[in-house]
Amino acid sequence: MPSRPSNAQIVRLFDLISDYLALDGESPYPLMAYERASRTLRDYPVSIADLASRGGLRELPGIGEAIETKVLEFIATGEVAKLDELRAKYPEGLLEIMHLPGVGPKTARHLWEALAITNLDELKLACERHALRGLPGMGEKTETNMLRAIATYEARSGRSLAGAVEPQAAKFVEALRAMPAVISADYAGSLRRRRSTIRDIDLVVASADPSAVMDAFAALPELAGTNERGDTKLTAVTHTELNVDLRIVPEPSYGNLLQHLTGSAGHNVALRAYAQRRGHKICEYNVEHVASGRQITCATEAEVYELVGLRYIPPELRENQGEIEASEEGLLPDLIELPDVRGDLHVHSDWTDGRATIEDMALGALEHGLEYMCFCDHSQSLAMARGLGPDRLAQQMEVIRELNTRLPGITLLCGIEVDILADGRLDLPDESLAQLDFVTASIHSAFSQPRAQIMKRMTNAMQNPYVRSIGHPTGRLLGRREPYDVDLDELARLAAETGTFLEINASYDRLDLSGPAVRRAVELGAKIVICTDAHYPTDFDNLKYAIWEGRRGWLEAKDVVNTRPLSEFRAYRKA
Ligand code: DGT
Ligand code: CA
Ligand code: ZN
Repeated sequence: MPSRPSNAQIVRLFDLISDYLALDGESPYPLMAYERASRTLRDYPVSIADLASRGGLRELPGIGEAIETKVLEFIATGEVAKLDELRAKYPEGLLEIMHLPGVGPKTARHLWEALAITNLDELKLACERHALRGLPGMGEKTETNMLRAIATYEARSGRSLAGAVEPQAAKFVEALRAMPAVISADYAGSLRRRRSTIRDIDLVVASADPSAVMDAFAALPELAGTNERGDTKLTAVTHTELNVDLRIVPEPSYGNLLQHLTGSAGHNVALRAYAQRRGHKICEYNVEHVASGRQITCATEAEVYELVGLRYIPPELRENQGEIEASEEGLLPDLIELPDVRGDLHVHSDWTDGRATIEDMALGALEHGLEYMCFCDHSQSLAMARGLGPDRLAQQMEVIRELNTRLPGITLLCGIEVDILADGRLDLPDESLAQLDFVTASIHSAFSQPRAQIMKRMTNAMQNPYVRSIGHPTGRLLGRREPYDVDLDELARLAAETGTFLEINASYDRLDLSGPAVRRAVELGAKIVICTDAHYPTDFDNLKYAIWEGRRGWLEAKDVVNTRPLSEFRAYRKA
């Protein structure tokens, strides 16, 4: 009997099957079933193998008999026949190739059939030897782009997306707080600073009985095993193959340790230097008054800052980017918070690549307390997403307007996420755009154009009188795709000049604009919209990730247009 597979291994199994099926040219429906299953399983925090062995797998949403059988087969034999069958058909290296930005299953298969390329190394060599330019539809530029994509892929750092990890970290904190021996517990590190990617989960606990806490923690079902254990420190690994560090201190020093482990390292160094100039020494256990030698412990983090004469600095600002000076001078921003957001202006539906009906998406927004929302589905050039042309757009508008009359509690607006085409034209005529309440313009193609051309496209879009915002302005996909070559300062200046808003896209693999870019854009006078780009009704939960990213960018509610009530929001005009 093979050893019990981890959740990460099971999720990987279904990701592999759906990838192979895509390579095999399978129709989208079975693919979507695997995608849904993988989404459910990815979020499941305790052992999937245990649940499956108890026969409970099908209680999970999106898990049917076909998926359950495969999980059980995998547990029993360590293999799945369906996957073995597909593996025998295609070299595994094609999967990496097909995941390169701009490649996809068709091209990967074509490269294999035409040039016998089976993995990234061979593709790299073929590009360097200019073997691709002989193929139809490929040229010198294809080779350059692929080499760049391979370099990005190879530079991937083994960091996880914060949005994928945070729910699990929050559960750990909850479990710790419920333990009798625990007085306080929080997560610290990059996650608490709301970085978009994180390396591990850092947990901090106040307790008089570290040993009892470690015993209880190590027994949590979310943990696959523990690695090291000291007197006050434990490292463990989750079923999702994430490292967890647990540190325990006596209650009086809790604030000191939380502050220390929240970081960033750069912030801590600057803080210590600042404190030293004022006669204090900060370490992870206390703050020492150097002249008297008196060591003062801090039960709360705020006391650490207070003791050295600073106003409390929110974790999101602790990146050594001027926050200590701002705190000293009383110039810290009044950071935006989740309840400040009243509307969402970038929502998809199953009219294009969204996964739920207009009504279900609207209900999702309503449940999340939004006062207004705007459907911005894709436009026609995105054929893969079944983008809307003028006729279907007009039909969709009727459906939305009709639903709006019978759905109290939320106002539904009609919009479009119109493509900015490679030559800078918009994908729909002005007559169509003029009918809408709101237009977001986005780049979804020709990512590798030089800066001047990218900026020409952006300029054209922003100068259009109907375009109200730019969606995911840099196009980055965290860990997967570099931003296209956009001049952020120029973009922000144009945004300010034309009265076009810049989006913070809340998909946790985008978070685009990034915090630092938001800070710069606002400095240059741009206004921000915070949008989910929801494709599922549950995606409205993602709003918080955009809020976190905005807070990392020192963002205040006054600079975000969808914090305004609908009437005020409507009153914004283009310049
Ligand atoms: P990560 O894990 O790469 O996503 O980023 P962090 O910031 O969570 O880094 P991590 O887990 O290595 O350490 C957590 C915090 O602990 C870090 O932000 C600052 C503090 N810390 C850890 N080691 C050092 C160190 O050697 N020097 C200083 N100044 N601070 C440290
Ligand atoms: Ca960390
Ligand atoms: Zn988009």
